[in-house]
Parts: sequence; C-alpha cells; structure tokens
Amino acid sequence: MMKLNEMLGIEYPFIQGGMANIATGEFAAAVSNAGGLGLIGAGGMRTEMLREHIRRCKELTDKPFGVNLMLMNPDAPEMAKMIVEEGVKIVTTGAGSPAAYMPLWKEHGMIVIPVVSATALATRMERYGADAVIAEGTESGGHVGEMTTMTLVPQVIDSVNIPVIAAGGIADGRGVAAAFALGAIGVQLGTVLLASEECPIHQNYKDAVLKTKDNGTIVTGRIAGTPVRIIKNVMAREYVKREMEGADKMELEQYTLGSLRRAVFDGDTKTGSLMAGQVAGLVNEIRPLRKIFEDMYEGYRKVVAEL
Ligand code: TUI
Repeated sequence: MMKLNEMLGIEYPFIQGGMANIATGEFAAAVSNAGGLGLIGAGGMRTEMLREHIRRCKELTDKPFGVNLMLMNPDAPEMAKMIVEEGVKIVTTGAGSPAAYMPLWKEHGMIVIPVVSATALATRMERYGADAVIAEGTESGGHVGEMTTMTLVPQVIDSVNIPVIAAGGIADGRGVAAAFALGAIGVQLGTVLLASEECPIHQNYKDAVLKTKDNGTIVTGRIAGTPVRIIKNVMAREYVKREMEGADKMELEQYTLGSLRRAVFDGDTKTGSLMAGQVAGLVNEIRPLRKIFEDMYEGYRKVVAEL
C-alpha cells in the first residue's frame, strides 16, 4: 500500500486540517518544519491575502506544504486559479465539491486530496482524478457531516481505489493506530494542533480547548444545512436561537465566520465560535508541534507492538 509520507515527501503520516482563520502561512510552515504536512487555510481569506500567506510560507519552509481551499468561500473560484500561478503543489478541499477545479489542478500535476464526509463524494472525486481522499467523521471540529470516523473510513476505503486518510477524533497514538487498523494511510489533525505552542489562536481559545470535556462540544446549524461543531458557550445557544427564528443560511454563515474571528483573534470565549472536535476532552496540554507529532507516532508504535 502507498505510504502517505512517501506520497507527500513528509516525515510523519500526519496532515494538518484546514482550520479557517487559524492556519496562516506561518503556522503551515511550522507544521511542515515539524515533520507533518502544513496547509494554509483559505477559509476566511480573500484571494490576495491567501497569495501573501503562500509566499510567506515558502519563505519559512523548504518542506512540502499545501493549501486547504474552503469551497464555501466566495473567492474559491479565483483562488483555485491563483494557487496554480503560485506553484502550490498540494491542495486539500472542504465544505463542497472541487470537481470544477480538478481538471486545471491535475493538468498542472498538483496532488489533490478532497475532504469527504460520505462515500458518494469520495467515488466522484476518484473519477475526477483525486490522488487520495480524507474521510472526515462527525467527531471533527468545524463543518461536519453525519457519519462517524469509525463507520466512514472503512466504507470510503471499500468504495474507492485511491488511498484514504482518516480524520475526526484523532489526537493520540491510539487514534492513529485505530485509523491504520481501519485501513487509512495517514491521519488529518486539527483539534490537537490548536493546543500547540505555535498555533496563532488567542490564549483563551487554547485554554478553552484544554478545559473542554468529552461532551463539551455541540453542532450548530444542522437545520440551516451548515452543521458546525464548536465548544458549547453563549454563542452556541444564540446561534441555535437564531436558527429557530428562521435566520437564512447566508446570515448564519456570516454569523459563524464573524464569531470564529472573535474567538481566534480576540479570545472571546463567550460570543466567539470556538471550533473544536469531540477529541478536545483528550487534549490536556500545550506542546510544541514537534513534540505532538513525536508523542503521537511513538504512542502509535507502542499500541501496535502491544496488539
Ligand atoms: O470543511 C470542513 N470543515 C470546516 S470548513 C469551516 S469554515 C466554515 N465556517 C462557517 C460555516 C461553514 C464553514 C470550518 N470547518 N471539513 C471538510 C468537510 N467537507 N466536512 C464536510 C464536508 C463536505 C460536506 C458536503 C464536503 C462536501 C459536501 O458536499 C459536496 C457535494 O456537493 O456533494
């Protein structure tokens, strides 16, 4: 079976989640320098801002890195072309189908890895030439689907002939071992990376992740069709109230993205939207990225040896 490390030219089989408004060029470079695949999160950015982050990332690392294109971003069509101009080699996508951009990306020899939350999009992506897919379970933070990682990963694996990366609910060596046991070739990490020294979010956000217990997250926006997992707070309740009052989809999306910025930049843990996965309950310390990766890899080896 193909190895994720070899496919991407990285040290560990770990890739970073897109993390809108969080994963800057600087953070992506730090993840890549620590041995994983760093990705600049285009969610919440405009095209020219993303270009600047790509250039900054290139300055800060000579390791492979990529861009995560959040497809609900109004600038996504323009960004899809711009990343080709900038010579980006690896792209992951989220919150939609990247079918319209796949011919262009494949023509330029890019490695394309869409995030999927169900098998239907996975099989479509394989037909369009995706190099792998990330099967992301509903345990994840941010925009989520319905399926759990445990049920989604093996079903996606059985429905495609390309490699599958597991995401959602993985924060230690046990999770990595479980993902490999299900047949994944690597894992995507988000929540555990929020609790890194290098992560540029406000300290209050980090503290909230550390404090969150197993059932401390909630999915808002199921009714509007944009389910987003966040840490429970005043904002979560306010969102659900607006939903009940029949707020429209665009308004709710704007509200979520605006409140994500409040959490990330201002550390507003009351009315900010603190996106995090269910695994937050397992994340109890701030570590350097390199240490997180080492711990997770060693932990994984230990679990496998014991099995
Ligand atoms: O995209 C994510 N996670 C995200 S994006 C994000 S930014 C945001 N902010 C406010 C509202 C909405 C988004 C925060 N977290 N994960 C990957 C993912 N993609 N999860 C689920 C999907 C997905 C869902 C439906 C992919 C495709 C899809 O349908 C595509 C189709 O046309 O079949």
